[in-house]
Amino acid sequence: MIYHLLYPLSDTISVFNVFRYITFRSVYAMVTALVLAIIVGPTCIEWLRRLKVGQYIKECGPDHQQKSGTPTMGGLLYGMCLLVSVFLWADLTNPFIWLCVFVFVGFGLVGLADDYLKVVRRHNDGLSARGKLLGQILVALGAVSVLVALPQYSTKLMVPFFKHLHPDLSWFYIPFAVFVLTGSSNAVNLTDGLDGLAIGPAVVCAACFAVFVYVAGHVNLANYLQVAYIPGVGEVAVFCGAMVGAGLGFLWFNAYPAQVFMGDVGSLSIGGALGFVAVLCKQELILAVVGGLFVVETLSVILQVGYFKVTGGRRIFRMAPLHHHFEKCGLHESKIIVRFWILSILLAVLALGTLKLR
Ligand code: 57M
Repeated sequence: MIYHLLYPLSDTISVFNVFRYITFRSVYAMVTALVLAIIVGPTCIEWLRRLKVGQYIKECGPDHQQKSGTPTMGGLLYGMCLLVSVFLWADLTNPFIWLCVFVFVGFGLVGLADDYLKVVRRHNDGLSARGKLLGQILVALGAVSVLVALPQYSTKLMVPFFKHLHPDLSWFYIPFAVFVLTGSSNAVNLTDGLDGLAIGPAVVCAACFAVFVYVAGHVNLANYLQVAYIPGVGEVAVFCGAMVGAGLGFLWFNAYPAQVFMGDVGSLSIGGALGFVAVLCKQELILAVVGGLFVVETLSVILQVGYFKVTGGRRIFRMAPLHHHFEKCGLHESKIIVRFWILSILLAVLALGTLKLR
């Protein structure tokens, strides 16, 4: 709203001209979400505690019993700070912003239903895996179908390093993009198993994609770096800035030892939004690099479950996802978390480097 209220006054108050700049509004979207989360966080956590939405800890896992009762569904705090900041700083006439909000809220509602059944109704397993996946696919299908209908969007698949290799997937782009969104959402969900383990890399990914969408929406930069130019997509950098701020604000309370967990309402919405932003700037394959930790965590589960079934009970890892394997190897939780963050930053730097390698 700030953009719509103050920028029109720039003719009379010239300093308000600054509100036209995406970079300025992205930075202040981050600051707004971060400060809001730090201010509102304690009240939100206390509210969740009063609602008795404490985490149930499965006995079969690593020794997390001391975490039992930690309030979960902290993704509500993240989402509130993100959405308030986006509504304050983004250009609300931009269709890409509304599609990002739709994906974030849609995936968040699927996660909220799962959390509600698991934590509030004490229905241990929450939504069935099939029900959760169906909800994610429906939300993704709705967003991607609208996206490909937009005249300024292309269904070409951009391949990093190969500037002339961009096959047009046409209608096949829809199932491909749905796969990206649901895969990203579930990968973040699986990774969210230690304090700050998912939100740290999610902040790094959001910051990295703020650069990618800004470049994709800037005709001169897009042409110079030979990436797809999508008019208007640069505004999504404001959404990414809010994701960074809300993520850092949530990490303020989710850092080890966590005062709150994000719940599926957080992990599914954050993962879905990251996948959608990657689709918007046509960096779907780069998402696998920037979000490499999420990919590795998911692959560890696929390999573990597959090997377990094929060998009749043998395991590759002591426990999957991978972070539990390191726990079983005796690494302290905080060491695993910080090393994941370091690797996440390295992957983001490598991904940004592909912008110059064409
Ligand atoms: C998401 N949820 C955490 C918290 C968070 C197929 C199988 C791989 C599924 C997987 C699974 O259950 N995944 C669900 C992971 C859970 O965190 C809650 O879930 C939300 C995210 N969706 O926000 O509300 C636990 O993680 C810990 N935690 C923290 N700090 C945080 O900031 O310490 C979470 C956030 C929390 C808390 O203890 O209770 C989770 O781990 O379940 N299953 C698993 O990941 C299990 N692995 C497993 O069974 N491996 C098997 C096979 C199936 C691959 C094997 O290796 O043989 C592990 N998870 C648990 N116990 N809880 C191990 C067993």
